[in-house]
This record gives sequence, structure tokens and C-alpha cells, in this order.
Amino acid sequence: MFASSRTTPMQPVSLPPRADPHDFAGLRINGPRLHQRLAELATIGAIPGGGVARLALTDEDRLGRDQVVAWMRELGLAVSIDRVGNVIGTRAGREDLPPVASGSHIDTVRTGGILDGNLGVLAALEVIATLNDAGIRTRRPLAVAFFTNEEGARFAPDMMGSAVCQGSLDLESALAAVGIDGRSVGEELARIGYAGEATPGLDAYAFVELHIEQGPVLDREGITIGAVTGVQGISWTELTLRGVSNHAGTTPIALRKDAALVAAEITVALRRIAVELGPPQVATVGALTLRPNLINVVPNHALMTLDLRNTDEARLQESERRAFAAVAELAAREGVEVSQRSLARFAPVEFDERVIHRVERFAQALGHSVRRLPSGAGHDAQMFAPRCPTGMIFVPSVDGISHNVRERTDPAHIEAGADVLLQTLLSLAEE
Ligand code: HGY
Ligand code: MN
Ligand code: MN
Repeated sequence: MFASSRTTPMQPVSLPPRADPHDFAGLRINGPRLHQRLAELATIGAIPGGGVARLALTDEDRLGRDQVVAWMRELGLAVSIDRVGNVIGTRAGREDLPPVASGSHIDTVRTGGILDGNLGVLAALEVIATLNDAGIRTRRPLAVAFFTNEEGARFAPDMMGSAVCQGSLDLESALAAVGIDGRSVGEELARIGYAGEATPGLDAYAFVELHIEQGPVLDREGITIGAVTGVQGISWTELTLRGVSNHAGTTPIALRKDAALVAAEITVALRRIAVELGPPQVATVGALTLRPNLINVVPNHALMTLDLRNTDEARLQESERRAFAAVAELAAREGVEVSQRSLARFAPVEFDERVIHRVERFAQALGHSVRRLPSGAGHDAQMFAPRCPTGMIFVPSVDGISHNVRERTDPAHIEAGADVLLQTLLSLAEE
């Protein structure tokens, strides 16, 4: 029995005795139904190459939301939409207790694969469908959620909806966030009809999320299930560089204040810092726009983003210190002004040993290879970890590819992950 993480220290416990009335060990999800739903959702916002583009709160996201809400209702879930657009479908338990929750996100990056986030939501719905088919009513309610703007690609920060849901981001700041196209979250929620009335919040007994690894580890080692130990820290910063636009032909090098040069040198400096600090440190300049962006004009303006991550908070801070020092020095050397704005900052998160252990045990009981590993990507689960026993289940990404239309996972691995999710949620929901 998990006492709320707020009251008792978390000690690893052995698995509780399996609760009858049903022996769930033989229960399995319906693989073809899960693949069918994944394929149907993938038609919404489909882009060439087999991926999807459903940036948060776009019309494509609205259509995806409508489809998943329709599936939630078909499965008999009570659907609530909160003021930041999080959608939670709840299945009643035998008793009115804090629910066991699962889910993920259905918004994607612009070059998204069909599994990132979507797998976690649709596998959780497949768990519900499997319990409906088997006529099983769990002791605790089950809640399946998709959270607004997990990706953060249009509006920062990422994991926005789950952060508001779990109280680590205030609602007004989220609604006021302005996206890369100048529209606010609040405006876009209203425009697509997902400015719900429910107050954001979910007091879960436990939270478990199934997700693709999005990295190379499981695929390279030939392992089917990842028992995720936690999520690395994330630091997102926006830089605005201001130089002087000038004629590309007449302006001597010594007289230039070239914003593009400084942006390029910052990009190189970030790679140097990541290599100096060594794995798992990563550093990325993902977005860079120059103005006036013309062949014969020295750029006077660069807008760029820095994404720094590490599993260790102290080393993440060291990477930030080195990066910001390099930015200041390179800008000063070129006579370019720089201003910076934090877009997101999440410390590393550790998941609950009891949930990690349970994922391992069920993976083994189902005959799947399993190993522990941290998550390089951010996830909605990290917002639940400080509030309730939380864990994640990974399945391999072929060649470690993600945020890329070529994102793929072996169908058998998808089914294995969903079966481990089924067993893990069931065991928690009978406590
Ligand atoms: O950026 C991330 O790690 C996640 O995909 N939002
Ligand atoms: Mn994701
Ligand atoms: Mn993602």
C-alpha cells in the first residue's frame, strides 16, 4: 500500500500479494486494436515520410484531441477538460479512492513521429478497453490523461499542461505564454474550443507513463523494456543578439557587428562545453533565425535557443555557467548586444523505486528483457514525481531516432510495453 508520498519516506517494498478476485497475470492487451488506433491518430496532421505535425493548440492538435476524446467516451470514461486544456478520462473503481493515473501527450513537434506521446495515451486507453472486455472493475479508479503542450515547441515551457496540473507552473503564466507565432496559449485554447472549466489538478495515488525511449540504448542492447529511473534536468534559454546591418560588400571585417557570426560561435561553444563536461551532458541550438536574412546584408539580429541537459543538477548548472560566460564574451568581442530569457528550467527528477521495481518485475514475469535507464527527454511523468509514486516504461526506438518522421518501434515491442503498463497499473489499482 503506497501511503501518499507527502507523508511517509519512500522505502522499496516487495510486490504486494496479488489481489484476487481476478488473477490478472494472464491478461493481455489487444495488440491489433492498439496498432489500429495508433494508425488512425497518425492520419491527423500526417506529413510526408510517415510522421505527424500537430503543434500544440493548432487545428491539427484540435482534431487529434477530438479523436482521443471520442475514444475516451466510447470506452465509458468520464471526460473532464481543465482550464489549460488538459483532458482526463476517469474510470470508476470499486471504491472512491485517489486514482491510479497514466497517459502522456498528443501534441507533437513539427517533424514528429507517430509514437512520441501518442503511444502513452493510446496504450493507457487500450488498458481501459482490455479491462472493459474482461469485465474487471479495479479497486481504485483509473485516470487516463493527455496534457497540453508537452513538447514546448510552439509555447515554452515544455510539459506545460502537466506542470500546471501538478502545481509547478501557475495557470495564469501558462495561459499568458506567447508562442513562436505570436499567439498566446489562452487565445489558442479558446480558438480551438479546449479552454475547459475544470480547475487543473489530479491527486493521483500513482502515475505510470509508457513512452518510446527516443534514444539508442534499448535498441542497441537488444532490450525490450526500459524501467526508467528518472528524467534529466532541462535548461532552455532564448538569446536575442543585436548587431548592425550593413552592406556585405563594402563593410570591412573590422567594422562589423555581425549577429550571425556570434550566433555561429555560440553554437560551436555549446558543443565544446558538452564535450568538455562529457556524457550525459548535451547541448543544442535548435532554433536560429537571422534578420534581415538576405544574402548581401550583414545580419543585425539573431534569435536563437539554447537547450542544455544533464542528469546531475550541479553539472547542469556548470554547463549553464560556461554557456552564459561564452555568450557574454563572444558578443562583447564582436560589439553585439545580447539579451537572454529563460524559457524552461526543470531540475533532474528521480522516479519511485517501488514503481521502477514493479516495472522490472512485470517485464520479467511477461518474459521480456529489461534494464534500468534515465530519460534524456522530458516527460509529463516528471511533473507527477514530486507528488506521488511515479514511474515510466520505455520501449526501444529503432536506431534511437525520434522528433523525426522516421521514428519507429517494433510492433511487438509496442505490445510488450502496453502489457507491462497493464500489469503495473492493475497492481497499483488493487492496493
Ligand atoms: O524536449 C523534450 O525533452 C520533450 O520532447 N518535450
Ligand atoms: Mn514525448
Ligand atoms: Mn517529444
